[in-house]
Formats: sequence, structure tokens, C-alpha cells
Amino acid sequence: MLTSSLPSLLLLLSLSSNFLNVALSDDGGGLFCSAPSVFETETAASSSSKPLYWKVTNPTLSPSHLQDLPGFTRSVYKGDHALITPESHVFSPLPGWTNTLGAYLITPAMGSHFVMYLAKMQENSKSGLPPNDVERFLFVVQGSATLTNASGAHHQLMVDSYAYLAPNSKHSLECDASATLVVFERRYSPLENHFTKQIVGSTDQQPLLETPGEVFELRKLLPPSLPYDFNIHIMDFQPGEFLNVKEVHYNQHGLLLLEGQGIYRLGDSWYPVQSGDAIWMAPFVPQWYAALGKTRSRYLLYKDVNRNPL
Ligand code: UGY
Ligand code: MN
Repeated sequence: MLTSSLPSLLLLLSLSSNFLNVALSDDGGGLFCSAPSVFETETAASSSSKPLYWKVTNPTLSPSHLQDLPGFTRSVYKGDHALITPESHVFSPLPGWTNTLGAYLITPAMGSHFVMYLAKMQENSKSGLPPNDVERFLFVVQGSATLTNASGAHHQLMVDSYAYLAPNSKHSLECDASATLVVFERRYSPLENHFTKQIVGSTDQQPLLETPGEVFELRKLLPPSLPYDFNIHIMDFQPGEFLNVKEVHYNQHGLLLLEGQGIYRLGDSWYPVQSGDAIWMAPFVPQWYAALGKTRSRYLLYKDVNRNPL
């Protein structure tokens, strides 16, 4: 029994190993798709058992491996724009805050008149105050925190909630579990007899605004009135939608992609982008976005407004 079945067993083994070789080495219309799978993992042992030249059809630089390639980043820093992607974030204690790590993504060292940073609040953390005459805008992207102002009023800020704090207004943000915020600060540009006041809200409470000539959905998180020298826009694009205007303007931008994927054109460069990416746009940098992927793109955008650029 054993002796008669052994040859057929060997035949079967040799057939299946040939079949496997064909499947692994076939790079043109073979039985198996040659596209790299996100589920494939490579160990030293499995790599040494791979056929000669297998990397030709399974390159390390395949899209699914890019993010883990040592030394590789999509981040770019140029004179008139920057793309800062999550693998480049460097966190350190935020001055004046307790139990909070911050990553400054945009600062005046790049040419901006504002800072944009991520603040990761940990257990029992508390914010510090901005410098004198500096206004602050906070937007919660993860967790929740409690805002308390000088008159003792409390606001629970959840994901998608935000607050604007006027310059020199005493306030503190406290968090007992964890929260991640994106924060914008700039030295307020005053106008006689105009004063800003504290604002607390959430994106979903803001009305959709007209966008003549454009298809994206727009909400503004601050009043468009004169006292405010900047606004924060929330812009939504369905997959396939894009900016009709190839914008070039005097305003600066700080952008955080909250959802989705697409292509951002900045100057003469075209960048694949995805949620978590941050962008600095200097005045007059040509800018354009097209949403791709399968889900909505949403980004949050700082824009200076209501002041004479002179
Ligand atoms: O309002 C704006 O300037 C906006 N549409 N810019 C942008 O999305 N890059
Ligand atoms: Mn713009």
C-alpha cells in the first residue's frame, strides 16, 4: 500500500511545487494576480526562499510598503509650501502646558504669520496660555477636553468641536483621559473699535455656504465679520470633485486633511495626500485639489481675511 502510493505522492508534490513556481514567477497574465498584497509580510526566511528576481514583480516601493520604508517620507519643505505627513511628526513637551506633547507643523520660520500645531493632551493635562496679544483657535480631532474661561463657564469639547479665544482672554483646557487638538495661533491684527469674542461650536452646527463656481461644500467656523482677522474653513469634496479655480491669492493657508485622499497641487508639484497630512501654503502659491479614493475628502483650512495686505 505504502510502496504503491509513494510514487504518486512524489508526483503530486513535484506537480504542486512546479505549480507554485509558475504562480510565483509568472509576471504576465498568470494564474495569480501579480499586484502586491497589503497582507503580504516578508521575513528573512521567507525572503531567502523566494525565486531569483522576485523583487522585480514585488518591488519594495510598492504602494502598500511605502509608509514603512526606512528613510522614506512624503514630507516636503519648499520656499512657498510644505507638506508634513504623519511619519515626520516630532512631538515634545508644549511650553506652558502640562502633560501635553506638541508638534509644530507650521511656524513663522517658514514665512507664515501664524503657528499651527498638534497638541496631544494626556491624562490630567492642562493647557498653557498663548503669549500676550495672541489669539487662539482649537479644534478637537480625537478625545475630549473641557474649556473653562475667566468667568468660570465650562464647555465640553468633543471631536469636531472648536473654540476661538480672543487675545489676552484667560482660559484653560483640561483633559482627564486623552485628546488631540489642532491649534492655530497668531498675533492679533487690531482694528479700532472692533473686538473679537470667545466662540465655541462644532462643524455640524454650521450652515453650508454658497460657493459660486465651485462644487465643494463649505462651512466657516468663525463669523465673517471685520473683527476677525482669520477664518477656519471646513471644505468637503466627494470623490472625483475638484477645485474649479486654480487659486493664486494673497492669503496664507494652514491645512489639515481630516478625511479622504486626493492630489494637492502646490506650485509646480503634485502631491498624493491623505487624512492626517498637513500643508503650509505661502501667499500666491498656485494651489488646487482633486478628491480621489472612495470616500469624502474633508479639510480644515486657516485663511487670513479682513485686513488690508499693505
Ligand atoms: O478659500 C480658499 O482660499 C480655499 N478654497 N483654498 C484652498 O482650498 N486651497
Ligand atoms: Mn486658497
